[in-house]
Amino acid sequence: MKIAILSDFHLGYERFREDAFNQAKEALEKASSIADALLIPGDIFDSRNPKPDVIAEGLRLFRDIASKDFGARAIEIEGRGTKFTDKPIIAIPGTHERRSEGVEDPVDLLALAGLLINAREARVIIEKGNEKVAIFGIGGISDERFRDVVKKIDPKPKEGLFNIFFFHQSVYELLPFNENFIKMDELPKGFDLYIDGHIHNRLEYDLNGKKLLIPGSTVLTQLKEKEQEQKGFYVFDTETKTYSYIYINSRKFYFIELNVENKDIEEIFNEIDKKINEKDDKSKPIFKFILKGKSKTNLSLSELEKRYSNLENAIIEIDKEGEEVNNALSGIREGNIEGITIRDLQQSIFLEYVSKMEEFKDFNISPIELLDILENDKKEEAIEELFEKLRLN
Ligand SMILES: [Mn+2]
Repeated sequence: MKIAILSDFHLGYERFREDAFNQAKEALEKASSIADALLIPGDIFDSRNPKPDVIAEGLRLFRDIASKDFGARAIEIEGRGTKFTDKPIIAIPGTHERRSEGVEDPVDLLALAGLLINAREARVIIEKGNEKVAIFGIGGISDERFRDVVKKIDPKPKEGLFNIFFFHQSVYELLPFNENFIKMDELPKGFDLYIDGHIHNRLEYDLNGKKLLIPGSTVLTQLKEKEQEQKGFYVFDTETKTYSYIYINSRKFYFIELNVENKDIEEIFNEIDKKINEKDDKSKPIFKFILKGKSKTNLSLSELEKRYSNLENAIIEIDKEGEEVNNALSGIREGNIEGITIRDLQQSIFLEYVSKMEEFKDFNISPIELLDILENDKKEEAIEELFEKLRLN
């Protein structure tokens, strides 16, 4: 069976909204013409509360895809998922889509419309001829909690089938700066293939002879050096255990470091112009320039960016090297810092604060549980739930 693995479409991502839609569409169309089944490990949408026009984009995309003929069909689901179709289009919500327990997230909407299967905490069996594949999913949650959820759900492979585990988290070995990230050896054992979303550049990792594949996002969001590679998706063949990466026509991205030591503003303009014109690309690539060294004239980034804000053949972003505040700010603008989403950061700060609170010591509830409850968009519901919980405990 051929299984396409595509991830992190970020529909509704404001900065490159058309790219998000068009590139997801191309990936989905190509994948459905090649593969027997589709696997989407999270962040179909950029937000957990997308506006109706963004939800419409999702519905439109998946209505087209779900109307195609697939080699495989989904025959069974066990666990906490939503299945109203037998089309083998299987997704989990990512960290961008996550809402509190029991509240529908945007992936649920697509699942309720019968356009895909939400395998949030579930195992889905798909079948093609005599072959069956079991796919176990856990949706994206805070990294602090993922470890516990894995332990609690304890995903197990199903004997005799090809077993896939898919999730949406940071993994410590790939991003070794936060101990909360799950370690490779804490992932459930015994699966034939591991799939992760969340990380926006493509990655492959050997896990005791099995593969962990991360297809990367289909749209540029973070503008990091590693994101220069053309976007695409994996196709894994469960019979031959081989896989390939299929590229899509994603917007090109160039990450360029410029030495501006002792240069005046005109020289810098000339160098930037030269780099842009070297490419002379009608498809309007994105350039991110990192200026290194101390220039002769004092450079204002906003002035520089203004000069390049309306080019016809390029989208320009300029940063100075070592300007941490600046980088942090552009990180915040992109919804992440060093690959950690703002949401995860908020959570870490909240958890640290709450666990130090004197009053909290009398509560019989873990900080993460408290956070989950408070995340409910409806204030009254959250307070009611909290009282209920405290009473029961
Ligand atoms: Mn993402």
